[in-house]
Amino acid sequence: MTRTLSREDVVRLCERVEGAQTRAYAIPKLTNEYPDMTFDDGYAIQSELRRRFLSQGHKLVGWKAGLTSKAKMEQMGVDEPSIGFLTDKMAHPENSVISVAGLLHPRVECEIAFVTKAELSGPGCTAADVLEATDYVLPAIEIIDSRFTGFSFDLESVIADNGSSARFVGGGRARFPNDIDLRTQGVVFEKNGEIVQMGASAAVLGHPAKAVAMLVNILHNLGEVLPAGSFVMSGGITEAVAVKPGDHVIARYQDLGSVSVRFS
Ligand code: OOG
Ligand code: MG
Repeated sequence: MTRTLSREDVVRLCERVEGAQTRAYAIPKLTNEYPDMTFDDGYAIQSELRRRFLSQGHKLVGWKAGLTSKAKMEQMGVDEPSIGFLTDKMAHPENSVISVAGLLHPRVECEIAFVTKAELSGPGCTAADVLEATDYVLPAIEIIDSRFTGFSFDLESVIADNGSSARFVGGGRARFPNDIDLRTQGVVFEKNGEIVQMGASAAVLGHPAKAVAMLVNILHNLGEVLPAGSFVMSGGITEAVAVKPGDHVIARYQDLGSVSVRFS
């Protein structure tokens, strides 16, 4: 573990990120001021943010893996995945209308989500462990929103910003993981009736369960386990797509039905 920030710096930067998240204004990436910041520093800020939200009454419902596909890594200019936490306040029903008013520059991703039925813990968690502990999988749309100016960041900063987490929508048709080929799950992503992205789930680290295993191993480094009943998103399969008020998006999956959302 490599930490460079003092406790005071962590709290100060957490407050900066929290302000930007809750009041929707852009801030420069944190490494401009703290160029020596490490991933561990980023997770210390993220953990402080989680602690604050939970103390304000938000409920932790799960976690997300991010930057797990090449398309996402290339789009954002980073070369490693990361994780973030998900709360009840970020969850929206399928087919709902999501206001972009509280968001800076929202982008939408199509992902495969896992719901667990047994606790998972690291180190050494594998994709097989994840599949064993999975109750069911379902398709999800994640609405990310970096709080950094111009949606431009590095991994240290985006980890502190909770992996750009903003909103998410689960839906479609839930399936048992053994009933479908989770590796070759095709997805077609449409915005306003036009196909804007398409891909297959193998884009996510070769198999989306690997992204969940990676997430569990990072959680171990944070001193956490993944409890049974967690909702976990495995990461965008394709590039993220920018949305504005009036847009309608739908992600159609080969064996998992479709999930849609509208923006106002
Ligand atoms: C970081 C979050 C990435 C994903 O699914 O890859 C993410 C970002 O691109 O802002 O959620
Ligand atoms: Mg995502």
